[in-house]
Amino acid sequence: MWDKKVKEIMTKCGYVGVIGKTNAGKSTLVNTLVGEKVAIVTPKTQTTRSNILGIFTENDAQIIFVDTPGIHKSRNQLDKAMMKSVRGAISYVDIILFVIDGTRKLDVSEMEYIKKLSEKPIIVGVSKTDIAKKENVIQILTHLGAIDNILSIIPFSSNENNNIDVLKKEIIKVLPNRNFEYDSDMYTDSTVRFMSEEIIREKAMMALREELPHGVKVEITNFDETNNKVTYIDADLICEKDSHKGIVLGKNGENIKKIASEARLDIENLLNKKIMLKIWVKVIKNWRQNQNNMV
Ligand SMILES: Nc1nc2c(ncn2[C@@H]2O[C@H](COP(=O)(O)OP(=O)(O)O)[C@@H](O)[C@H]2O)c(=O)[nH]1
Ligand SMILES: [Mg+2]
Repeated sequence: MWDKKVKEIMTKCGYVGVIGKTNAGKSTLVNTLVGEKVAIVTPKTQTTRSNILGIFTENDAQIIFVDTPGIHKSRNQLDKAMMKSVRGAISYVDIILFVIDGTRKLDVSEMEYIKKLSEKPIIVGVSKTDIAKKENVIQILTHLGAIDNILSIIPFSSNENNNIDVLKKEIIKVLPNRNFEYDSDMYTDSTVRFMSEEIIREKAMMALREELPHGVKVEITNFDETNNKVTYIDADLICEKDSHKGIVLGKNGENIKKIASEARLDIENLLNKKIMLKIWVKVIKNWRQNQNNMV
């Protein structure tokens, strides 16, 4: 009994909502903080579509990061579902880590947003200091200095691992005293099936960068692990228009071959096992407008 009580007091654990504009560098930061790729990253906006947990445990502290889709205007049902994820995360997290893109001018709406989040402890990270202009970062810091509900403001670079430890320390300082929610060797609660879908979506977005708009989604239809040596995976890559199907396939199937071979390597790394991956390209007209298609 006594031992258990002491342990309860000794450990710290809490949820940290990673909030900010889309493309600010939230997912890259969560991956860097956690030390594993829990969320996919592309140069396109709105890569992250739902809240994803990244768990970091060290000694007596466990931080559960909630990577969110990012703040943006809602245009269709997918956007609305994404913004709902952001609001949902804000409501249950213990701390907010607000990420601001250090390469861009600070937006008035970002400042307003931060002011409105006043019920929770807020730490602000200014991202991409490896490529951001110093004057721009300083200007952001000056503007943010005028907001009094911010605990600390930390410029950082995920790519160069700069100030990541400082960010962690600041978070740990304000974590509530609580038992761990997850085993200390877990780094996400996502299933390998979901992570595999995300990997395929990332490879598709990267391969088709300029050509394809945001409307692709991936659904794994078969994930057969019964064989010890090989896992068999079938996935549907769904796009919105017939014309997109041709783009996804590419000349002589070049694009889809590239997507599949890159995804296969990453999924093999994830599972530590050989996989056989088949991707089928399908069209569901305007799937983003249809609520029934929302996950
Ligand atoms: N140079 C540089 N680029 C970064 C850094 N962090 C993120 N990026 C890039 O910014 C883009 C958006 O990143 P992402 O993490 O997906 O942003 P999110 O939408 O906020 O999750 C990607 O092209 C990343 O490679 C960084 O520390 N340095
Ligand atoms: Mg993201």
